[in-house]
Amino acid sequence: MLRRFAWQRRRRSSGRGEIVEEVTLTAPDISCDHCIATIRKALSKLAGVEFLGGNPQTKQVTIRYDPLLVTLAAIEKAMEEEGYPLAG
Ligand SMILES: [Cu+2]
Repeated sequence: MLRRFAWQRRRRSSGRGEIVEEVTLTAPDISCDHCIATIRKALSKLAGVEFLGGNPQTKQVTIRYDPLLVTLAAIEKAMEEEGYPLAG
């Protein structure tokens, strides 16, 4: 189950007419740029996810995803399996 305070979500248009969700995820175990790279690689395996950036200081990554292709729960699971459970 998603812990709602672990992420912030904005709904916006991709510019091609479809709706994409943009979320900022907080994972306390992020400590350096290598962690960000690891998460980027893990999320790149999920269809419909675009990695926008990450910040080790704030322990946050920002992504955009297509809710028709992937769920936030699947994204959270992929991060958890990589060793970066979301804040909760
Ligand atoms: Cu690291």
